[in-house]
Amino acid sequence: MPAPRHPSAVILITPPSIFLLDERVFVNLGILKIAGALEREGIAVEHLDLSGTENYLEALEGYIAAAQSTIVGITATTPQLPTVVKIVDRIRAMRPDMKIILGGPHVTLTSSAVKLETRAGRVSRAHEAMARIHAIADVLVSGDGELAVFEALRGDAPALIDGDDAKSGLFLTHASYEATAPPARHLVDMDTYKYEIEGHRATSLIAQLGCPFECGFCGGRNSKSLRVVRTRSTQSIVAEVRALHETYGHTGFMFYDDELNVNKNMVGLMNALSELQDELGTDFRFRGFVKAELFNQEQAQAMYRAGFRWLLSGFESGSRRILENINKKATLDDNTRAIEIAKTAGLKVKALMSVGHPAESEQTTRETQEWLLQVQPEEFDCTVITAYPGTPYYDEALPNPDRPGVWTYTYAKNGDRLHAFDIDFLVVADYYKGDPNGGYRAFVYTDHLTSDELVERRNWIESSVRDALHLPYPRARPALRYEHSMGQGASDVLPGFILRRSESPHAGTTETR
Ligand code: B12
Repeated sequence: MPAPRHPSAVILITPPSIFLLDERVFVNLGILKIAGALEREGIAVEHLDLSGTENYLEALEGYIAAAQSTIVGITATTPQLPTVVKIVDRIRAMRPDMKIILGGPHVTLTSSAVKLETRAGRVSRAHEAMARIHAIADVLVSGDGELAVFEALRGDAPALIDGDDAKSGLFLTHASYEATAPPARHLVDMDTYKYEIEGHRATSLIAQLGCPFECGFCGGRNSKSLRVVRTRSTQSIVAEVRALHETYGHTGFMFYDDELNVNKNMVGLMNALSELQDELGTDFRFRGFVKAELFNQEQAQAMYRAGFRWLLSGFESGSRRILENINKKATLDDNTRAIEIAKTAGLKVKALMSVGHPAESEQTTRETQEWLLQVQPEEFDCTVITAYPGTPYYDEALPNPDRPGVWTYTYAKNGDRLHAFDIDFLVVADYYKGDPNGGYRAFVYTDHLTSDELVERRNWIESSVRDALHLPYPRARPALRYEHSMGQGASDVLPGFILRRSESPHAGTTETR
């Protein structure tokens, strides 16, 4: 009998993100898309959801020793890597027979950085960063994973499967994106994820992939899967909202599209969401991101009618020079105007701000604070920039001739500079927003502010604006704990908030689009 092409079962792992204020707010849609794709092909999935689990290694040990499948897929953003290393080490020590596949944003972004270096005829730090992740996994998957995962499962899979390459046949088009299975949310304990929009129990979804803009700090500007917009039909998006409401009872929905108003048919989508609520006889509340310079009154009114009460936008800075240096495209006036349009339509705004851009100074951070006080958003956050592989700040930086271990990005149009320490992402969890009590750390500095000063300026913006606008400080939720009494290490008795398995391999296809 010929050997089956694919295994009958796969283990998928969502690692913790220990640095976050609260890890169980939104489910990880990426790994659940992979689970949905596998289930649709009849492959059973066991999903180990370690997010927010304090003693995740104990839970992992209890499970992995007796696991039946020998194939493990793990997802990772850059700051999750130190935890992923611990997970992989534990699996390797206990089960050397297991094949480990690593996918997600860090692989995608590092792989895109390698391509740029190669094109520039260099073999440098992106190649080194890539070699480090090759060393921890048997197969790496870059970019869209829904088709690529099947290549990774093959016994003869190469060390890198490139779903970010438009010519590979693994990169999703509009049509193939529409045809993919929805996230297999039945493989997480949805009740342990807590989020509310205006008192409505809420969850997240993604309606379109990709952002075409080129902000210097943002990951994926050189990666097809994060850059090229792929849309699906209004009907498919509305069907996902309906299924979430009917299956889990949610009436609140957070759209995690990079910016909703890049879609030319956004007003049509808003109208369809209004019609769905008329049909169901219920009121929904939504929240999502918009790009300021594209935002207009028609969009704002349609969003309000559909049930949006909150918008988020990455305004980043109150300094005209910094907005230019980010290559933000939106001007300060565009940003101010977007807030005015939103407020007139009855929409509240969460302003997403950041410090640590090329030429950031005490003066530019003061301009950011003053702008916030002037436009008075209903909520905001302020982060310190991270220079991850796959961001222009990383990809276009050159070694600093005066300081070994430091890389310098220069904004070509005016020579303004940003310096970043080169760090081993497998060891250091570098993030830009975490538990404020854990303290912010900066691995960047400018010609005017040291890393410590950038953190101080961030803290000053946060506290002075919160105090002046009477905005509450964010609070953490305690982590979950896996107790041994929940299961003496046997794989079938891990608690449901950690382990969920496919009921039947086709279970994922019922939540149709
Ligand atoms: C939603 C979101 C969040 C949510 C996450 C909720 C959650 N539980 O996951 C919140 C707000 C909490 C968040 C936090 C952070 N985020 Co965020 N986030 C996003 C956002 C907007 C959408 C993610 C998403 O759902 N995408 C859709 C799914 C389908 O795509 P995906 O997850 O990439 O998965 C696909 C592939 O990567 C691949 N894949 C993924 N996993 C695996 C595993 C295997 C085995 C295989 C084969 C394939 C595979 O297949 C999937 C399907 O195609 C993205 C930007 C974007 N548009 O993608 C940023 C993004 C992922 N975030 C980013 C960052 C920087 C962060 C933070 C570090 C910010 C911070 N606080 O400092 C944290 C890290 C949190 C963490 N978990 O580690 C960066 C990632 C940078 C990086 N180098 O890792 C992104 C890309 C934004 C950007 N352009 O800079 N984020």
